[in-house]
Amino acid sequence: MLKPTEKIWHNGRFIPWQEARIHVLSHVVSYGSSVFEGIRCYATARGPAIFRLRDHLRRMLDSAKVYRMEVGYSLEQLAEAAVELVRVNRLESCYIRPIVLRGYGEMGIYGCRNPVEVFFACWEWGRYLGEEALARGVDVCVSSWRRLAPDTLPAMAKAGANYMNSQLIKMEAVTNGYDEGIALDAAGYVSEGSGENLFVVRDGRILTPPLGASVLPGITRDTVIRLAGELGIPVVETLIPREMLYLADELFFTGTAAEITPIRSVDRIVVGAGRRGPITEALQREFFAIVEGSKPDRYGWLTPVPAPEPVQDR
Ligand code: PPE
Repeated sequence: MLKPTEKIWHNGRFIPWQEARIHVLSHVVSYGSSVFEGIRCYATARGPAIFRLRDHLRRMLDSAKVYRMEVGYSLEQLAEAAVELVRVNRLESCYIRPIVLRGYGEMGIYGCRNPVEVFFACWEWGRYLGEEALARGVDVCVSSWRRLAPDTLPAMAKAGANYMNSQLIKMEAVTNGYDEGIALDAAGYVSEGSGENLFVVRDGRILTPPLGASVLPGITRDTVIRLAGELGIPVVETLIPREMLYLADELFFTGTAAEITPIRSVDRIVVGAGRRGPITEALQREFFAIVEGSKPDRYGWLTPVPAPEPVQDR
């Protein structure tokens, strides 16, 4: 169960968690008209630090642009909202969920005359695919559902409606006893997980599907591409046939929630040695060293959160 925190940011001010409500006839409820983000804030020795905050907010503004939604706040204003949110809730680490949605007003599909509402919430969120997943890996299947065809729902936008497709993928996987599902794109090439990008390791090289394969342009995906480059491991964005999943030496998911999660089997076929591989482990080590602040933040990826005001005695 979700554990409430104290405050949620709504259109420029903080309101109590319980008061962050919308009307059931808000446009978003019937028509799925929201765009959102998921951002992690990590505990470091110097206090909480938000990982790649501005990159996430840029993607949210991009998503809103695709859907002609006027957010009404600049990237810097949104960044300040996120930092303040973590500060007022007095959290060391958390997951931040900004949501932009079309609110209550008219009914009908059009939506452009409905007010755009902006919310930022946060809560403590542990390991996405289970406590053991990061070390031992997860068991996945290839879904019978395809990812969004490029001329249907835009995959570069992180829109609420996309997640109906993700739910079909995830529900099918869980129903059949898997931890997660991988979807193919409309052409039949490997795309991504229900909420994660995907990487294949074979013969010391890393492959990942290109943006044209209906994947979300993941921030963690970009992070891993850069870290692999530094480690001297070649990365290629290329179309990947399904059977490459079975033939991989290593396979892993990336995502804000999933971080870097190894995959140990696909369709009950063992991947590589059936456990976390050395390249996956090396990338995890680099990733956690940066986000947790034990290595220098050489890319400027961390936004520090100032200490909260001391609690006043009354
Ligand atoms: N693909 C999809 C479809 C996706 O939802 C995510 C994030 C990614 C790739 C990875 O993107 P990034 O987080 O920028 O590296 N999925 C979010 C969903 C979490 C949820 O269940 O809610 C996330 O990881 O925050």
